[in-house]
Formats: sequence, structure tokens, C-alpha cells
Amino acid sequence: MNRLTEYMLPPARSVTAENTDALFHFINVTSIILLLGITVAILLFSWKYRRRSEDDVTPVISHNNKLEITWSVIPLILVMIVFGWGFSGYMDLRTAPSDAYEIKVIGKSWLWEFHYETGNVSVNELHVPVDRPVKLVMRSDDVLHSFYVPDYRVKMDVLPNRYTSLWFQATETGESIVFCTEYCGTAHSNMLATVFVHSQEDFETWLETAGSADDDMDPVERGEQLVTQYACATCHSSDGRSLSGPTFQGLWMSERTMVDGEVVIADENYIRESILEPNVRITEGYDPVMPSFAGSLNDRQIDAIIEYIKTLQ
Ligand code: HEC
Ligand SMILES: [Cu+2]
Repeated sequence: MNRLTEYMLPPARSVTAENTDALFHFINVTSIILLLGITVAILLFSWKYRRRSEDDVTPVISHNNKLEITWSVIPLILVMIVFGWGFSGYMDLRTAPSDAYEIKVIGKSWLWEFHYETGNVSVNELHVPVDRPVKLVMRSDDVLHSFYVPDYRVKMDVLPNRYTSLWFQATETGESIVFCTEYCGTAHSNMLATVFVHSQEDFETWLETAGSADDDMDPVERGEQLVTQYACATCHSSDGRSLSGPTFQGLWMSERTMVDGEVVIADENYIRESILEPNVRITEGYDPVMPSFAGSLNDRQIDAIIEYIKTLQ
């Protein structure tokens, strides 16, 4: 049974996953038993009641109360079990424990941003403590996304102009993958994140140290790190390749043509505006798909990114 479970499902790493899996297996096994039973009966009966001679005539059959009640009541019982089990599991999944640690999630095409109570921000990395309920309050900056962690068996749509939420409690430290499961454009399949589950102690250390690296780091190095951390690299290469956005190589002080024909020099102000208000000017040849980083990147971090872009000649 364990082998079978491993073959069919990813590892179960949240407190609610076991119940979800048990129901899944119940439905699966019941369906297989019924499928086999019905198939065997069809084969047997078609052999047993086959036509034996030219004048073999099927007698008129009206109905059979016992048989009809049996084949109605058994499925009814099965369906009610699935309903009751499923409904109580659903209620558990929908009601977060009141002491849950809350993290805000923002879906943007095509990255996940996580805002913690302490003001920390992380992109495409969700850090959580183990053995403690975590509630995610989620919204989208643009189109529909969907937040899915297979290991936790939780999934919820992420909508613009409306909050949705989900909760989980990780049962072991380690990493799990987050997928976007609502088709949201070109790089939808790259809209991935990783959940890092820490011990309570390590989690607090992470909260204290994350984001503080900018103080003593070389700005160019810091900029390079931010470009990866904030997932700019999903759309911008540093080596000349054109992804869904223009490459950063050779960008500094070059002449950029906008879709409306305006020509702009890519100086500090242009890069800053591109990061904070990407839809004010759209570079020719590209779609207006860049999310705004206003509120997620501070001035020092933007300066560091500019310093890094300067080096990519
Ligand atoms: C979802 C893809 C995407 C992400 C993520 C993204 N960008 Fe962009 N970016 C674009 C696209 C597409 C354009 C061109 C269209 C426009 O001007 O909005 C662009 C334009 C730019 C420009 C102007 C470039 C030029 O050649 O005119 C800069 C600078 C820039 N982005 C910086 C960043 C930084 C820094 C980040 C990360 C903090 C980032 N972008 C994240 C897609 C993205
Ligand atoms: Cu998405």
C-alpha cells in the first residue's frame, strides 16, 4: 500500500494531507472494485445468456424490486460517505486555526511575492516554521493565478481585487515546490516558488537576517543578487538573450525606442521608472507584462540593481 501511495502521490507533508489522501484512496479503491465487479458480470452474463439457437427469444422482463433497491442503495451509501468525509475535510481546510502565523502573498505575472509581519519580503521563496499553522492571505496584481503546493495538498485561486486564503501546517523541515496552476501567460510554467520549512529557531534567524544583506554588501553584487531574488531574471537575461523582456546587457545609456515612437536614453531615471511604473513607457517589440515592484523594492535596492545593470556592457 505504501509503495502504491508513493507511486501515485507526492509525499504528504502537512497535517491535513493524510485525511485528503485517505479519501482519495477510498474513492480510488471503491471505483476499482466496482469496475472489476461490473466488468466480470458483463462478461459472465454475455456468455451465460448468449443466443443458443435460431428461435431463442428473450422473455419480457419488467422489473426486479430487490435488485433495483440494492443497486440504488449501495451507491447512495458510498456517495454519502464520500460527501460526509469530503465535507468535513473541506471545512478543516477552509478554517485556519486562530493562532496561525499570517503571511501575505501577491501573485504577479510571473512571480510570487511573500510579505511577512516583520516587513520582510521574499520572492519565489516562502519561509515558514515547522509544526505551526501558517495562513496565507493572497491577492493578485494582475490576472488570475492559483497557488498550489502538492506536498501539502492545498490549492487556492489568487484573484485581482479580492483576497483569498489558505492554511497549512508543515510536518517536517525541508523544501516543497509551489506551482501556479492557473494559466496566466507566456511564462506561466516558470511561475514556481519553493517553500522552505525551518525549525522555529531557524525561522526567527531567517526573519532577522533576510534582507539585511544590503548594508554591507558591494552594490553590484547586491544588484545581481536582487535580480535573481526578485525574479527579474525570469524575463530579463544578462547575456544578450531576449526573453519575455529585453536583455540587461548593453541596456545602460543606450537609446530605447518606445511603442509610441518616443526615444529614451536608458539612464538611472528610466531604469527606476521601468521598475516602479513599468507601464508608463513600453519598450518597442515587447508586451506590457512587467509587474510593478513599487512597495517591494526600496530605493537602496533599486540603486544596487542600477549599479549591476551598469556593469553589463
Ligand atoms: C514578467 C516578466 C518581467 C519581470 C519579472 C520583470 N520584467 Fe522588466 N520588463 C519586462 C518587459 C516585457 C519589458 C518591456 C516592456 C516594458 O517596457 O514594460 C520590461 C522592461 C524593463 C526595463 C526597461 C528595459 C528596456 O530595454 O527598455 C527595465 C530596466 C526592467 N524591465 C527592469 C526590471 C527589473 C529590475 C526587474 C526585477 C525587479 C524586472 N524588470 C522584472 C518584463 C519583466
Ligand atoms: Cu500564474
